[in-house]
Amino acid sequence: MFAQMSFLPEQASAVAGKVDALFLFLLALTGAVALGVTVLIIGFAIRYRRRPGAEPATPRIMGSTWMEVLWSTVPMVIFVGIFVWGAQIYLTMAQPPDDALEIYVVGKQWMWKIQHPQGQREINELHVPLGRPVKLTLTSEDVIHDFFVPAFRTKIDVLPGRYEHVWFQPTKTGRYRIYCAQYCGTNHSGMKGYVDVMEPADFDAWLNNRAEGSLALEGRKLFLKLQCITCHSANSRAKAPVLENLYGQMVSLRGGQAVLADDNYLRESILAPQAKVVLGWEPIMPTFQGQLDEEDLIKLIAFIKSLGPGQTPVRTEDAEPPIAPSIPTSPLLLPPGNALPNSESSPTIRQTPAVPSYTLPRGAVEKAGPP
Ligand SMILES: [Cu+2]
Repeated sequence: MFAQMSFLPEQASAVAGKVDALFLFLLALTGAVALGVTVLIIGFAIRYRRRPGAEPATPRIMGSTWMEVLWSTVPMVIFVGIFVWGAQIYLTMAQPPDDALEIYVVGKQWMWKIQHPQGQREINELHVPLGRPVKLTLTSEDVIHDFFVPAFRTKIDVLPGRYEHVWFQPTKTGRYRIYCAQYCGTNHSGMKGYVDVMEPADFDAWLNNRAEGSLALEGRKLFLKLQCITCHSANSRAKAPVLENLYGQMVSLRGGQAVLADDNYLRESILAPQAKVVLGWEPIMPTFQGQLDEEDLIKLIAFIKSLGPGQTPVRTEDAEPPIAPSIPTSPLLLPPGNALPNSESSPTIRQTPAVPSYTLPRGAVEKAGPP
């Protein structure tokens, strides 16, 4: 009800309802006291006002034990009750469950940098799964910030030189605002972002697609190590189909058939490349049967699944091109002069336009910089 009235932000974490209940209780209690005092002041002012003529005699009252006991014990019980109530909520919020997902947050003028344990990095975005406790470990690179997610009723000062912890358990999918709630300089008001609460399966997919050290990245390393990139490059040297955006598409085969590029197709094409040859290409791929175990295959398939437009690594003479800096701000562009000659390609092989860029797997390049 209150969310609809915008009196309080949406409740999207397990603790939000408890915090709101305490807050509303305090509001009602203090409101009732303030109202009672106001009514009595006005009532007494009218009742005991100075009237023309007869001045009523004022009785001398010397105290009342039962009233004193009453106004001492009743507020004491109420205030101790509030203390116990609040302390319970505080202790809950101060003690992350052991099974909490641990995510690292670094505040910096004027952005939030997020790091997931599997290596995923984000700026001003925090992806978390629905229903799972999430423990944040926070620190600052410069001044004091404050990580505030109103919808979670989660707010913690983020200090340079030390780690702070806060945890929450999202109860609703959606995007919820992150604010910096500690004035931290010129663009303090622009230091904000979103928590994206995803269904657990979506979150797992998100993790796998974006991680360093994820299945997809492990697959990428294999892809380079096994020299797949020699033929499956995205430039004019390509001797095999480009694999970008392949997963889930229909692929036309020699002989007029078509096949859906799913996990099984990719697996078969790695282990038995001659089984289904793509229309327009020569059956020149060697088998990798015996060279890869199932885990390797899963990694390679995860990498191919994650491969979006322009994300094929650029081939170098080394197996592994240099990994971009830990927090890249722009894709590393290959100068046009690096376009490789086309001498090895046979005329029957389909040519693909050169893609003059080298990028990490989808999502590894962070989106935002400082405002
Ligand atoms: Cu700040």
